[in-house]
Amino acid sequence: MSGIKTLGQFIIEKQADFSYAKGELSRLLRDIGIAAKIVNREVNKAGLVDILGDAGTVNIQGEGQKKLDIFANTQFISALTSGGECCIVATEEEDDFVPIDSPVSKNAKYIVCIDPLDGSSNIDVNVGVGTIFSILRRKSTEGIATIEDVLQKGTEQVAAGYIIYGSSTMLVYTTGKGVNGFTLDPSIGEFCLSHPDMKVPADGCIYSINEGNYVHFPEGVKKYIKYVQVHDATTNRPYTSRYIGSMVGDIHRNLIKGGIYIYPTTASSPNGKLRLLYECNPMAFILEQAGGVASDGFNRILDIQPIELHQRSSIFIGSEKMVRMAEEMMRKYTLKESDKLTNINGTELDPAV
Ligand code: AHM
Ligand code: MG
Repeated sequence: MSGIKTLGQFIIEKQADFSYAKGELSRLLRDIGIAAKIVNREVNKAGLVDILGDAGTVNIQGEGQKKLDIFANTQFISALTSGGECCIVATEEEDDFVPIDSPVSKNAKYIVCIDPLDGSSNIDVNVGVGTIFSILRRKSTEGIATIEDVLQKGTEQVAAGYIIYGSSTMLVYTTGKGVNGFTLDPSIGEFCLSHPDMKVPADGCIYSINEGNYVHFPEGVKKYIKYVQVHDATTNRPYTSRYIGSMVGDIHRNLIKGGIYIYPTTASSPNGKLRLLYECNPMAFILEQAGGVASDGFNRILDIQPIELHQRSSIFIGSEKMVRMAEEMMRKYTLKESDKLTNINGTELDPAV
């Protein structure tokens, strides 16, 4: 075992870095790691058992739920309930936040926002999926925790991470002191440190966006796509297009190789598709900690004040130079919502007229 550092050993070693509640946050991360292993086991045998396919239900956002979505949701809630460190779980799969009411969680100080199985439309075709989590510290000091405790800016996160169930399974997380990645060794059933101190290259040549929505993109995104497709040897253009349709997979690849992932506003998703609390914020925290940038096209993702649980946001995330260039295009060619001119009926006016 010499040279191998397990997730458990690493968390204990790094405990001194946590600003408060050292043992509690360690236990919370450990609980998430355990649930991830159980979900991994089911994801890996998805083709073998009757667990593939739709569960026949829809979540609050009107999206069909897959059986594995529900399985993963149940596993994470159950691990966080029995762990005793979490007072609220806010999950993509539940309409409302889930208060944890168990004898062991009476004084729990943490809130976990989670997308238990992101990219789950990919499961049936054996393409990588992931889990994304964000950990917040409860603000209120007495009574039961409320929605106000959940609606905190991304800058308030004390930890965030993702698990990618891919060709191998990895857990990547940050507590605000850099980013570390652990690969699951199935032979010993442990996540082992494989990617210490991960850094995203400052520039890259991979862009990831669902170009099928091109006609509905804001003008700034259309201009950026044209920019990346132009031949220019000095900037390594044209860039390479890679889009899995699994945010965790696309961002994980870009984190390692350098790149940009964009999910902008579209006609069908006028506020963006991805959810702020459990998709954009944790990924933004991780990428910033790895030296990258995460923006909604104009502003830093982590500075957005959430006003509702399942709030959506557009996202431009990845290598610093690439995101800054995309932001420049957005500023130049797309008006911010607040700057749009409207007539008395709320109809948008052309500022040039
Ligand atoms: P989900 O949480 O319902 O799985 O949706 C999130 C996923 C992201 O992982 C992915 O990047 C995106 O939706 C893909 O959306 P689209 O199919 O519109 O390109
Ligand atoms: Mg999701």
